[in-house]
Amino acid sequence: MMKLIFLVIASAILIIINSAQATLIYSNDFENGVGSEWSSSRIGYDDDTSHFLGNFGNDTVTLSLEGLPAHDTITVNFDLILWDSWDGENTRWGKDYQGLEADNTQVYEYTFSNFSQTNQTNPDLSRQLYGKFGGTQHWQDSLYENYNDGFTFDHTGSSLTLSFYGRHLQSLGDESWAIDNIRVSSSSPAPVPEPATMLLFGTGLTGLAGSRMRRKKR
Ligand SMILES: [Ca+2]
Ligand SMILES: [Ca+2]
Ligand SMILES: [Ca+2]
Repeated sequence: MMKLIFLVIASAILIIINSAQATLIYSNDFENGVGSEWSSSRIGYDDDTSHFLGNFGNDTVTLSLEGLPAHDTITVNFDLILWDSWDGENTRWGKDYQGLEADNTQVYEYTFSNFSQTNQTNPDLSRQLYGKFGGTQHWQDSLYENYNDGFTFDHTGSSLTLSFYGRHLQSLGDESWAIDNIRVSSSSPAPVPEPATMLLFGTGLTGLAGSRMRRKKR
């Protein structure tokens, strides 16, 4: 009987753990155009990066999602492409900012540099491509695949608006940005059973075991 109780409790815990998995609610690699969920239909192409959404300068481009499943966190993963002469913290030609808001709340905003790995607040220095692979051929460009390993934030509503933006940038030919391979996932942490529920659950099974034992004795 103790084995049975253990199995029942172990199964219940496993079910709780499984229910905590993330759900992919949106993805787009922009190889087949862009839908009305985006505020911009501007698609660019480069041999080294494939099709991407952009490029943008001091613009805000929004992704609007409706009918989300029940959740309490959202994770956004995407590639970030920075074309040309991003000046980071340089106050003569910048500072050059790129960021993301979710429902008008800031998720991140950093300065970025295509000249220096230090003169910027960008914390992710693991760019997968660096060189004159697009944009204006005069300047170096950067591709960050799965930038910053994504961003996770608290969110519960059934709709979500993500706003990618650039600000304080020079002209589009001088510095611009694009995104690709975006994935939006939602997840709910495992529901933690309250101690009282666990106690009742335990006494219920113990009671069952007790009545079985009493029946056997008769
Ligand atoms: Ca693409
Ligand atoms: Ca510049
Ligand atoms: Ca600049």
